[in-house]
Amino acid sequence: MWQLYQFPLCPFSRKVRLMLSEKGIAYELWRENPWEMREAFMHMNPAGRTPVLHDPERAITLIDSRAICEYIEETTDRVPLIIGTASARAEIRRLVALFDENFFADVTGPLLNEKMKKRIFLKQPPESRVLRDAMRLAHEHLYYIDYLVDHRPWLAGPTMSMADLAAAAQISVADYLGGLDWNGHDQARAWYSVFKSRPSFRPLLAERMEVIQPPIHYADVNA
Ligand SMILES: N[C@@H](CCC(=O)N[C@@H](CS)C(=O)NCC(=O)O)C(=O)O
Repeated sequence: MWQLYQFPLCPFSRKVRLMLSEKGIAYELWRENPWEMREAFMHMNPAGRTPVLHDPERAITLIDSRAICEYIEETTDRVPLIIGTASARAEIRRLVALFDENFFADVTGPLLNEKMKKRIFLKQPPESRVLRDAMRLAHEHLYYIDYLVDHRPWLAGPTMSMADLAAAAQISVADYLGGLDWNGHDQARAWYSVFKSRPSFRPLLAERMEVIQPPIHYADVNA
């Protein structure tokens, strides 16, 4: 069976978990704190980052969430998530990159650094300026989701795609860390609450990262 090396608030691991669940692929969770740089993990992935998807029976090790998701997509017929014409598939990949790179750099990454890494690992207080900037940029990203949802049923087009999974994974971590103010983002909120109700999402919402508690609305599917 697949083993996914991850920690609960890793947005890239969350994207892979959503992908595996949507496709009905069984996997085990293996807890990995990349900041501890465990020797056996560094041996498996010299970049020292989660997620890593490993199948010991077939001796397959997959590294990098996008490479992992593309592998799953290419090797499974069920529930295609990179779909449509070449242009439609390019649009899906553009949005995956936007959330993996820009949203992470602007919002999820700084929140994780200030609220998780500094608290658990570095034992330092968060910097309020960095948190304010991340929340301001989160608004810009939520406005863009509002715009997309105004024009399309799902972020990249008429059906759910990998773009929705990538966005929901980043947003769920930012929301857990109290970095999102949903006021004025009714369209984005409606799109996200549909996601929150999906069976693939429920285990993520139920999970907690030790010592860090999410806001009350985080796991509420009606919020
Ligand atoms: N592009 C990579 C990014 C993975 C990544 O940045 N993972 C973070 C956790 S969310 C990590 O392991 N950081 C540890 C480090 O960079 O040392 C992917 O999509 O898998």
